[in-house]
Amino acid sequence: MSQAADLRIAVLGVGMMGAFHADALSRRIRGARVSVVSDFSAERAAAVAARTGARVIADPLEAIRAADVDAVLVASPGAAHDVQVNACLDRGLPVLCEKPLTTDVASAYAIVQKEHSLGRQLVQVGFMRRFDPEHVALRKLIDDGGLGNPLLVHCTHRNPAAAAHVDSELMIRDSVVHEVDVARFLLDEEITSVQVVKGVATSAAPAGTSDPMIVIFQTASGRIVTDEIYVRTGVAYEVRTEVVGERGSATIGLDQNLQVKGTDGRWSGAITPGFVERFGTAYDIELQSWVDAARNGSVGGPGAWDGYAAVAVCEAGVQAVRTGEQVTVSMDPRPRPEPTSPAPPGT
Ligand code: ISE
Repeated sequence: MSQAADLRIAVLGVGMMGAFHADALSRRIRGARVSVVSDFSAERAAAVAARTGARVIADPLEAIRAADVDAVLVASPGAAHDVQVNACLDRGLPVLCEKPLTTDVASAYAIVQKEHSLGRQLVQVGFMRRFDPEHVALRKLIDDGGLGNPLLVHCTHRNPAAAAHVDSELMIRDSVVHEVDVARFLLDEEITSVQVVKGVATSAAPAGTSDPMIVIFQTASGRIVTDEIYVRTGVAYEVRTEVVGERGSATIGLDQNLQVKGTDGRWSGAITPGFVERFGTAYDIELQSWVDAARNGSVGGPGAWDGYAAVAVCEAGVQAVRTGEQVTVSMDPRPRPEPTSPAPPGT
């Protein structure tokens, strides 16, 4: 691809996230355009294609093989990711895959191995928090030694509402997966065990679902990460992270939006309603980074290994939900050396 040409992207799955990304690609992201849209709902695909100037190809695998596709954004349901990401690897196409990379540990590791055998990085996983300016600042503070040795991470993850099918296990795989990646990102080490403590559930939770839960992770060096996951607060969207170190602590996600002080002697503000509003900027930075890297033949964010690690930790988390035990994370070795990125085309 010539450096002047836009990266032509197939967006697979245009539910809420896919449609949001397609709109971003067509309006806000430089160097890319949506060429193909694919979704099991023909109506939804047509609507997104019409407003982004793309064409519709109903079959996602046919979309991946289309001649006018240079890169693929996978925002389809998790169960479809394995086949779709593998098809991208088969064609040597850069792919940005929303989490989870796949829905089971073996298939996620198979993708790590397959990419490694190709000798170049093609897979980026959509852990957008790594691009959120507050998360980036916190990571830099830690890296610069501003907190001394980081000892503890405390996370809070609250959603206002969740569908009835979101049970305790899905809360781990779909929501806690973000804290898994954040902990790995901030502490730069693997998570080795997971424990889940269940308490009294909100009356808004379906029978048998423990909402909220406290998840406790331990890392390879022995650090502790706690995560409160509560997806039916009825309030708004709250994602906070505090890192406690030997020389101080730092908190992000305080949601300091417009605060109003009134003549009635009270103050008030608005809590961010949902994750698209809270992480809208992060999603766009993530997309731009992916597009820029893809145009240069590399990836611009968390890769297949990060996606695999998250699947492996969540699998242990689900076992911890089921057994009440502290469950050791089982991970296969990381293939070395790391796949390298080829030189940019034309150099
Ligand atoms: C959702 O899928 C997300 O990825 C959001 O970031 C998260 O906050 C939410 O809990 C998930 O359901």
